[in-house]
This record gives sequence, structure tokens and C-alpha cells, in this order.
Amino acid sequence: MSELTGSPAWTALSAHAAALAGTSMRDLFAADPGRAERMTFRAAGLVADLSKHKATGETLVRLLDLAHVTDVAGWRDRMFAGQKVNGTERRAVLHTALRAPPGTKLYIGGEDLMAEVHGVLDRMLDFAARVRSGAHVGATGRRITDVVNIGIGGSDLGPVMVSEALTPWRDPAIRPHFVSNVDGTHLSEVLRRVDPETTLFLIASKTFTTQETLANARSARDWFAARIPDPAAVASHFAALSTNREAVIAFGIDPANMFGFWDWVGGRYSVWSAIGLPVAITIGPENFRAFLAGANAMDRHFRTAPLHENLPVLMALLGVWAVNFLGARAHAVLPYDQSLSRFPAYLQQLDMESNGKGVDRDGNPVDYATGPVLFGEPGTNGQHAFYQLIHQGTHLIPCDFLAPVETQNPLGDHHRLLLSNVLAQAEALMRGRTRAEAEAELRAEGLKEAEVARLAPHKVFPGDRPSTTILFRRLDPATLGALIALYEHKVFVQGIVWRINSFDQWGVELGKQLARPILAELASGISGSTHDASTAALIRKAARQDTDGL
Ligand code: G6Q
Repeated sequence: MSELTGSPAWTALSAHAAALAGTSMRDLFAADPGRAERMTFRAAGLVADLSKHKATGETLVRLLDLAHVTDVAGWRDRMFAGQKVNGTERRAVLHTALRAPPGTKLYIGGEDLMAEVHGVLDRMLDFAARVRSGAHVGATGRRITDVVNIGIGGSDLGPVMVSEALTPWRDPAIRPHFVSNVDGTHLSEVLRRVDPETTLFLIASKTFTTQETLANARSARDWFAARIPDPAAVASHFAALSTNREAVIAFGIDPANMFGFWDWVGGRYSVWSAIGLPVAITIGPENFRAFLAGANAMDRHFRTAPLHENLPVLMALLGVWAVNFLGARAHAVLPYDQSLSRFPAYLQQLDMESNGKGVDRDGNPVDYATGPVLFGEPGTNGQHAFYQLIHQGTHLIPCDFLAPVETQNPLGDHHRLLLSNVLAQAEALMRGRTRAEAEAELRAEGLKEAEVARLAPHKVFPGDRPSTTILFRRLDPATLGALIALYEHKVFVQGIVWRINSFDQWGVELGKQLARPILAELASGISGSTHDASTAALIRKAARQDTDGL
């Protein structure tokens, strides 16, 4: 038994879960008319109804005990203060500094961090403004109409998601494109649609050593050079977003066109840094500042609200409750806003790369479940696809429903239709449909008793399935900033409770390492002797040495 699972707070929660097993959420609502209001929390323009979780006041008290014994508040304060909370990489975690307003003071090792942060931000936003105004033009004097961001993982998912989410705020004269996959199709399809004279390439790589990004960047540069052979032209068409100045220069990008950041910005937390440049170019400096300010509002809430009213803390704890005490192994994020179509993919990295860990901070294997499998699709599409399993399947899958009360695109009664669906889904998951209700409905349809008996079991919904509903006025830059920061802090709190390091990602290493010799073997056609029989045979087939069946 680990320190965590042996703690009185944990064992009390286990006993409490067993005691609650016979109580349904329907019972909880029936017994307590004030439940919805009491379990609705507000932060930075978001209103979150947590009442459709199978949790009572006692559950929250016991979960807050767990937060206290795992020192959530202490770790939070150490993170904001710039202490090296990323233990395995010995790094501070300060993406929150990237959205702190001018005037904030933060000194690390005697250095005025905020002066550096605002220095880069001002330069980057000035560059964005010049591209937008036409002060920065291509080598042949034409305005930039297309921005191609080349990056992967944290250097791609944030900008892609934010860019899509803030489409109404974008200047339609500048189209963003994102190339991440090393599959040549990705870059080729984008290059087919752009004109080299009016295209700006942003090479986004914190390390500037990532295989996929460098392969795409080289191919983009070759494509460009084949069309505009003047070597000086590269300066107007290529910029780098990176922490690695030497590698940027070695690649041939003018350091004047490099926008830096720091090792204390994790890849999946970097959209607030220079990695946000493609967003800043398309939505403009003011909107980008509003995006940062929205996140900062959530940071202030997270830092200062008492834990029992602290939205990221409460969402995190209810997630822990579901995973460790109710047996959930997956979590769905379901935005009822088409603009947030990439939000689940973004959160997949944020959550699963951060909390998909099996050893604790001290390197001991954990004896409890950690981060769940996260997935999602925008509503209402998901309803016609995988919601069946969430309603009637054998897995417990807590859901986050996100919805704006105002749409960006008023069209007839579409938005009311959308909202009616999101509210109904949360209600259906909570209420379910009993056998008696199912039978009554079938009888009301005029079915014979034999048919009622045959169909009723299939029409029963167990209910008691937890969800959070988050409403906001509309999806503007500030609201999006707050929403992302909410999830960042939720993930952080869960990592602290689970005693894991949410800021490393060693799990992505092994595959990369093994790909290197395979790359050479595919080129030579000779598979090495170190592989298992399956991998060796697949290498021979992929290298076309063995074409059996291909
Ligand atoms: C994110 C990860 C990872 C990273 C990519 C790209 O937290 O660290 O997704 O962002 O591997 O790395 P570079 O930005 O260094 O190319």
C-alpha cells in the first residue's frame, strides 16, 4: 500500500464511496432543492455546474482533505513562484508567467523574468502587426496572405485549436495552415494551395531538433528555394519560434526573425509563448492580449480562491473521485460549439501526456489509477456516434459539456437546437430511465405486453452517470484563454494528488529511439538482428524485400 492509498483521507473516501453506492443522483437532487445552486461555481467568465456528479457535501469535504494531505496549495504556490516543480527535468513550470500582465514582478535567480517575457511578447506582437498591415511583405513586395506553421505536438496542437476556435476573430485576408505530420501528404497538400511570394513559414520547435518538424521545414525551404531562388528571400518568408538559437541560425533563419521562449515553458503549455505567433498574426495583437488576459483571470482565481470554491481544484477532485473511487477509466470532453472541434484533441495531449504516468514523483510504481483516457467530439456529432456507450455501455465515463449561450453565427433556431441537446444529454446521463418508466412509455405507444417485456430491457438507461456542464456567454479570446487555463490547472491538481510529475513525457522517447535504426534499415533494406520476428518481418515488407500480399 502506498503513502497515498494508505492515507486516512484515501481510506475514508473508499468507505464513503461504498456508503454512497445505494444512493442515486436522482435521490440526491430529490432530497436537496439547493443542490444545483450550491454546486455551481463561477470563475473568469465560466459558470460550471458540478451538481451532476455523484457527490455530496461530505464527498467534497473528504476530497478536499485529500487535497490538503497531498499539499495541492503548497505545490500550486511553488509552481507560481518558479520553483523547480518539474523534478525529473529539474525545471520550473511558469507558463502562467507568459500571461501575467505588465507590472507583475517575478525574479528567478536574480533575473527579472517578466521583463524578458514582455520583451518577446512585444516583439512578437509587433511582427504580427507588421504582417497584418503589410509593413512586412514578401521578397517580391507582395503582402503575406498565407501563414504556414510547421511544428508538432505542443508546437502545433495549441495554435491549431486556438486558431480554429477564434475563426470569427481572424483577418480573412490571412489564412493559417498547420503542417505537423511527417507524412509528406500533409506538407504537399498545403503547399499546393499557397503561393511562395505571399507565404510566411513559421518553424515552430522548442528544441529545433524534432525529426518531423525539421524534415518538413527542410522540404518547405527546398520548395521555396526552387521557386524563389534568391537566398536573401528566405529572410522575409521564414521565421522561427524556438529556444534553440544556434540551431535556428544553422538552419538558415535570420535571428532577427526568431522569437524565443524558455525551458520553463512545456511544449503542451506553450501556446501562450512565441508558439502562439500564428494565432497572433491571424487574430491580431489586441485579441491575442485578450486571450492571455482570460487565462490570467483563471490563474488569479486558481491562486486565490479558497480550495472549496476553486473551480480547477473542484473539477480535478471530482475527476479523482470518478477514477479512483467510482472506477472510471475514460473521460469525455464534449464541446457544443463547432469552433471548439479541436479542443478535445488539444486536451488529449494536455491531460494524457501530463498525467499518463505509472510511477510517482519518487520513481515508485503507483498502486492506483492515474489519468483517464480522454476523448471527445463536438456535439451534436458525437451523439450520433459514441454517446450510446456513454449512456448504456458498461463503462462509467464522466463527461464535460461545454456550451456558449450566445452563438458566433446566428442562424434560425440552430443555437437553441444545439443548447437543447447539450442540456438534455446531461440530464439523460444523470436521470437515466428506469424499467418501470421504459415499460410505461412502451405501453403509451400502444404496444402489446409481450412486446413491452421484450423491448423494455433495451430501453432502460442506468443513469447516475456524472457530468459537468460549463456555460459561457460566447467563445471570445478571453473566454477561450480562461477555458484552457482551467484545464491546465485541473490537470496540475490531479497530478499533485496522484503524486506524479505532470510536466515530463518520457513515454514518447522509446518509439523515437527505436525508429532511428529502423529508418536506416528501411533505406538499406537489411533488417537488423535485434528485432523480434514480427518487427523484422514488417520491416522487410515495408522495405519491399518481401512483397508477399502487398
Ligand atoms: C509537449 C511535448 C511535445 C513537444 C513536441 C515538439 O509537451 O514536449 O509534444 O511539444 O515533441 O517538440 P519541439 O517543439 O521541440 O519540436
